[in-house]
Amino acid sequence: MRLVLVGPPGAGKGTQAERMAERLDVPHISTGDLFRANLKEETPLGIEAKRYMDAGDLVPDEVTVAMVRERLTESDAAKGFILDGFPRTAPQAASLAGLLSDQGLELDAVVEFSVSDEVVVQRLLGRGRSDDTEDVIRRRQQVYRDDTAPLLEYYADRLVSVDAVGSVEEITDRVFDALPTS
Ligand code: B4P
Repeated sequence: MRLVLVGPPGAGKGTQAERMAERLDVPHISTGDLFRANLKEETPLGIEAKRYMDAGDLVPDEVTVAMVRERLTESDAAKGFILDGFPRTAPQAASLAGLLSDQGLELDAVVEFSVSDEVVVQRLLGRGRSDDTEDVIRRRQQVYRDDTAPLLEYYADRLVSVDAVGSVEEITDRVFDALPTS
């Protein structure tokens, strides 16, 4: 399975991606986690990404696409993947389409997690990551509406929408009920 997870910040993409990856036996590839791992190691990529993440802005497309391209060439991605938080812009989506079509592949589904702004603010304030302050969360929500939400139309032919309010287990069940081959 080749899946993309889309949803506003705090929708639970990372939480669900982990559970889905285990069940489907494919790698969970999270751009947010890759940036945070680079930051922890203090790589130039991590140091550059931090500026954007702390402001609630997206890391530039060239940097993000190069990182994902490299990750997708690792051998474990040959059996499928769950892309969590990528693509988030039209140019990222175009790069992914090119990468896949070069290999004669395509996405099986794009899963949208839908949840209101107020619910995610409460979830994220409870988590306490450095980009989880109220101002930064509001900025990330705006960026989602402007840059990422338009992708839902681009992916309309393979979009699966899931209500992301409920227990973690309930939401996983909804995802698997909605996926095309499950
Ligand atoms: P991400 O790391 O992708 O973070 P996110 O969208 O905020 O979180 P997610 O939806 O995964 O929520 P989670 O499961 O963690 O992005 C962070 C930053 O990285 C971006 O702002 C950007 O700067 C940069 N970035 C990432 N990808 C990029 C890209 N492609 N291009 C450019 N820049 C990029 O859950 C959130 C909280 O809710 C957790 O505390 C969790 O425990 C809780 N939760 C989850 N499910 C719940 C449920 N059902 N009920 C109650 N709480 C729940």
